[in-house]
Amino acid sequence: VVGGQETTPTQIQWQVAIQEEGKVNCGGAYLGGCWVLTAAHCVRPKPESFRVKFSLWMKRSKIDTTDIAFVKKVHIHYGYNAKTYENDIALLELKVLGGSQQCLSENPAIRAVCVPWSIQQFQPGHNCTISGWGRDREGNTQDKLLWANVALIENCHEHYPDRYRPGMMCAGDVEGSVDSCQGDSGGPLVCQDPSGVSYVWGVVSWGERCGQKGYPGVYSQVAHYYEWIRVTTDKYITKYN
Ligand code: 4AZ
Repeated sequence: VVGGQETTPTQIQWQVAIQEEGKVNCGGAYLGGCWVLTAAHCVRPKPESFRVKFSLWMKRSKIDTTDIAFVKKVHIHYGYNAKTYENDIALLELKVLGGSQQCLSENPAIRAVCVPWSIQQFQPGHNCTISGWGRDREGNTQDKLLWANVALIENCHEHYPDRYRPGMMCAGDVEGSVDSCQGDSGGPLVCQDPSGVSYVWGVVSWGERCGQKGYPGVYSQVAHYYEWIRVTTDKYITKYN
């Protein structure tokens, strides 16, 4: 995160870290049950390559209170295009823990985030929160989870006339001083409605470098994929929204 601040240990309770070969390269968002939302470009169809770390705060902390989940199946959106980053969205279906019907042990530090069902739920100008262990302005990845507020931006296609596609959404600040960056990919952009309910409105996807004026961060617009999420999770999410 460029222009971010350090989080407190349980601030972003739906934030997960996607680990591949022992390294955290991406973030994700916990949707509840056995479901994690991330970017398609963060994963491959090989579930055994990935671990999902819950309630991780400091990557290198000696006291490890994180919960690790295994992946049963990687569901990459059928329209994902690795060249254009169209439909850069994926669901990780976690393995059920032995002897239970759950994929996670009880942990008060973990909370699910809601899935938005309509692209009308939040309007341009709304301030939302991004979080991740990705690069800062100096290009350093972070040990502690960072967060920042960014505004939803109208007319994403005006910033990226050649690369904008339906299902993409822009967020950032006018100065370009706050942005997601490499390593934050797959992580959530979360907006709160007036009653305090948190929705994962975006998934960190791409952008022209980070924190450049006129080049906001580009996110997969989760509401655009509501039907796919609902069907893929076998309607799981509707029970919670
Ligand atoms: C990346 O390389 C990346 N400023 C992610 C987000 C942004 C740029 C690049 C948005 O994964």
